[in-house]
Amino acid sequence: MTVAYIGFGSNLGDPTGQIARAREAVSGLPESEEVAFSSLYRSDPMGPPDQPRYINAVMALRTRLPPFTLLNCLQKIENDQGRVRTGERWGPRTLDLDILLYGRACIRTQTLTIPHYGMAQRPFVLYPLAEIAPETLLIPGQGRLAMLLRNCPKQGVERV
Ligand code: A4P
Ligand code: MG
Repeated sequence: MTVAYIGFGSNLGDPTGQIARAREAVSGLPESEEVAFSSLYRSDPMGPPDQPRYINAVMALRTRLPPFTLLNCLQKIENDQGRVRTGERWGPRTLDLDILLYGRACIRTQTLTIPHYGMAQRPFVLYPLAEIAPETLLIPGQGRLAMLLRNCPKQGVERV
């Protein structure tokens, strides 16, 4: 079993309900069990400012699913919950599920990058992660969580 950390994000429709339903779906994946789920956090959008504020959370999932299988499962959950891909970079979405970490894996392919490419600089990822992961957690290629937090101002990210 590997512990993967999954980032949840939503800013369209009913973000809180969306994230609750996605949590059920992810923790129900085969060969997987939820270990922990953070509080919900609200923040201003990164990217185009003319979109609603986001709700974010992070889950620790113990799983036997290989990383690419996990990615496919998460994308199916996004689609099932009405995700429409407009192609606008960082545009609004009903549900975004990102694989932040997969154990100590480093993966760089067209379809999957782990650790998730922006996580080390994003307070709406690091602060919920810190709630459920040890400060000594190693983000491969970036350093330990405690250090990343010290270098990442909270920028208005608030626990809901
Ligand atoms: N992909 C590669 N690596 C991964 C990974 N580790 N996990 C690929 C998940 N997917 C991964 O994703 C595009 C492609 O990334 C996928 O097909 C997959 O093969 P997407 O979900 O379709 O597109 P996206 O999420 O719009 O793109 P992107 O660039 O990943 O956006 P981000 O970085 O996820 O940012 N502001 C706040 N406050 N909170 C947010 O959560 N989120 C975004 C989206 C913008 N602003 C935000 C927030
Ligand atoms: Mg995404």
